[in-house]
Amino acid sequence: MGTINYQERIPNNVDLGNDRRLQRALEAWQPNYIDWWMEMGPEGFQQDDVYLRTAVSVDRDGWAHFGHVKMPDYRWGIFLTPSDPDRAIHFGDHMGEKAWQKVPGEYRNILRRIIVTQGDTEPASVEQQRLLGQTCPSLYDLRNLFQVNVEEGRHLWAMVYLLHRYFGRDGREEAEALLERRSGDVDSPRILGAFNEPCEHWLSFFCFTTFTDRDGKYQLRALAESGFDPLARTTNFMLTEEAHHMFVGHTGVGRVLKKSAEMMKQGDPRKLGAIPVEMVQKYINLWYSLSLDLFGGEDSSNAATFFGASLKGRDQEGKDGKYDEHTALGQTYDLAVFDKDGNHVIETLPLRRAMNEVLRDAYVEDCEKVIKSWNRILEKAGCDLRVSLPHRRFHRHQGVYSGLYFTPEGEWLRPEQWQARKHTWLPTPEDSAYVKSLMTKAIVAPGQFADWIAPPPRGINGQPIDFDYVDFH
Ligand code: BYC
Ligand code: FE
Ligand code: FE
Repeated sequence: MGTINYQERIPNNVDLGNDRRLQRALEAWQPNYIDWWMEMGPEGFQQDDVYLRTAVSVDRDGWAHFGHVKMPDYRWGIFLTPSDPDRAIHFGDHMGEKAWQKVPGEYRNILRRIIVTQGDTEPASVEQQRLLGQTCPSLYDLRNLFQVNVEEGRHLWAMVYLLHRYFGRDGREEAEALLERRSGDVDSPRILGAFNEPCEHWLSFFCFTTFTDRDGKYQLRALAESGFDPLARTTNFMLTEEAHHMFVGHTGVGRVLKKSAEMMKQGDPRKLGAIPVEMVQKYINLWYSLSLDLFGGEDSSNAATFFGASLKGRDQEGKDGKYDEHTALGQTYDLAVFDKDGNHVIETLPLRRAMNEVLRDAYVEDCEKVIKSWNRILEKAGCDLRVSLPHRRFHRHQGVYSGLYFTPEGEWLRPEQWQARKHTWLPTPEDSAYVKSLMTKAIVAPGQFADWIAPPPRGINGQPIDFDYVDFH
């Protein structure tokens, strides 16, 4: 089960060869996917050999193989973690029932919607990042960008497999539509807010992979609990790949901060071509708040339905000792709610309706650890400045805080106060222009790094830092 069949046109461990109809349908989708990749994937590097990892097994150890490949030849495939024939549903209204191997008719529409929403983010991120290669700070970083991109492409395959296999004709139509929407397009945008925001430079890319890919981690973890077994198994394996995306972001911002701290000792980091810590903070504020919105509203009937239907659990719902009970009935969640004059009251929500906020809590806690590690870098470099997460009420566009204004500390503001101060908290056009002015060309000599970022302590997969991570043709 662990081994993946690479003999077939679509590598898989789901015995695709024994389901000719499905195989043909996916083989018909495949060229459309490649067309999308050539049009919307990394621009200018499709003929180059990139040192990429490819999944060769779904076992915990040794699941990946590394080697130079051209991105269009990457073996995108369908990989699910092994099935447990005895698996039972462990939360929601269907607790105790056998996990579903088919879509329960009553949940067909909402389940399809969850899968489509998940699937939509994957190609969206590739679209957002498609020009970044042209301004890469090093070959090492270029390779990491492409690794993230091909794996987001594979995550799209993961969702398209579920749509084709379990949702018949409407699934096939949704799979086509996933290749038709475009990030940021006015007529046909991607579904969720953050995935239509421009990601114009590498500081945004590192913040995106830290904060937005980390939303992915928590959404995938919630779906990995699902009573719909194929969804649980496919998201489980996606999480294995996801860890590297967050590593790229986390270490990327960390290396920027390290360089900024070193430069500050010599003078004004701006004069020395580095990014001031205060400017990094603004991008943290931006991408963290955009990513908080991805969890949806604090009070959500959709979230209550998803949990009640046993389709989407809490973070690590099945882990021993994590939750006292798993129906989430007869329990509440307290939420601070503001009116337009800044008065606030505590609203007590039924716990099921607060499931988006419960998942957001787990996410916030994880992000706090990331911030701590960045501050350790600043401290070690002898810099007195620190970075922080803004309050979860800051700069929100979904949920009970949208349409209201708060400081990064969470204090309520009148709209005119916000207007007067927002440029101190969020990147201005001048900030963006400055960051972009540091990144005007690709640095591609092995072992060389742009001035605004420190080299990593080690290379990928045991390779040296000056390894030929990308071979140009
Ligand atoms: N932008 O009840 P509400 C990843 C909509 S990232 C725009 O508050 P719900 C990745 C919502 O759809 C993980 N619209 O929210 C990362 C609803 O619309 P309708 C992606 C939004 O439904 C980096 C309305 O507002 N996976 O993998 O409970 C690189 C009211 O909704 C937004 C998933 O998201 C928004 N931010 O929760 C690559 C998992 N937020 O019904 C990949 C699947 C809400 O009025 N998705 N709305 O038309 C879900 O579970 C849920 O759809 C959400 C929203 C958690 C996103
Ligand atoms: Fe992904
Ligand atoms: Fe990712």
